[in-house]
Amino acid sequence: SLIAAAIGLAGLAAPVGAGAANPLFSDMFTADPAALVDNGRVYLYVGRDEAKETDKDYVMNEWRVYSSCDMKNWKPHGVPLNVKTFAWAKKDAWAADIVKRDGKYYFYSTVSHATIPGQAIGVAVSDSPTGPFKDARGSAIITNDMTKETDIGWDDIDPAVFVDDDGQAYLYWGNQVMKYVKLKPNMIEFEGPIHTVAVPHFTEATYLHKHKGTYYLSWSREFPEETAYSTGPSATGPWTYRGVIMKKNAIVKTIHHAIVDFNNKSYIFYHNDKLPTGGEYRRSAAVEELHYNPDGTIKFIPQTAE
Ligand code: FUB
Repeated sequence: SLIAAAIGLAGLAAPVGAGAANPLFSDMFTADPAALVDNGRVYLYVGRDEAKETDKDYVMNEWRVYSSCDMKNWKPHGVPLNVKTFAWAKKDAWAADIVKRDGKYYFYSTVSHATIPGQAIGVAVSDSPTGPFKDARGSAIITNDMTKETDIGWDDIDPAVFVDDDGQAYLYWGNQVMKYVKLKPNMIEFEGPIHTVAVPHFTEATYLHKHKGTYYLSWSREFPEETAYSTGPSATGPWTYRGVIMKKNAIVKTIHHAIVDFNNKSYIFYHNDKLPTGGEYRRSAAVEELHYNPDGTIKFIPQTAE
């Protein structure tokens, strides 16, 4: 369409997203934001939604990374990795998360496994936040075992990685059932068993962050999705449910978020339908400032157009 052509042309103009209006990027459809603060910049990783308007499913083959030093001007850094980075994967560059440890950047991401049914989680590593990333294991770190009759193909998706102040790393993930496992310092192997976490109305998109000594576990609840959270005294709880911080979008049923502190402010990244011709499989990343109350709870966050 003409509008799609206009979006394509807009992609030639730089800088992308100058002025920080939502949606953040107008040169392509972007979803499932993952954020990293490193050396004075925010890096934002998104899956590229390539579905046509008539498509009835996600078409996602690569991740993109952008960075900013002011949350207004975003610099595109291209494709840090794609589905082919994982030789054992076949498609679905779905939601991801990233962490820095010992000077290396570890990117955990959902993909469809080529030989095991359903989605799996891979881990890629790079010396730079903008890549290139390579497969850190040569195999999936999490696969869908499909052992139970209730197993769906997409119950092992949406990784969230967190390294605590004591150096212990945790990987959270799941759809319908939230799970977590401790990771060894090498970041590519389990340290101990897989645990499940009971949170109300869990759908997917787990996120874990720490702010002023409190641990915040957040997730997408119900479907269409809204963002909810609990707080706790450690990375493994016990969790106290605190409520919904962002309401569902009228068009797009998913909302996948990431939360960071940057330059003395806090932000939540998410996605919605706001780029022209956008929709369920043509999403666009957005950001809002996030405010904590004096008691550590998070104020409700309206979605804004700018
Ligand atoms: O983008 C594909 C999937 O949709 C993600 O993995 C989920 O979080 C949802 O946003």
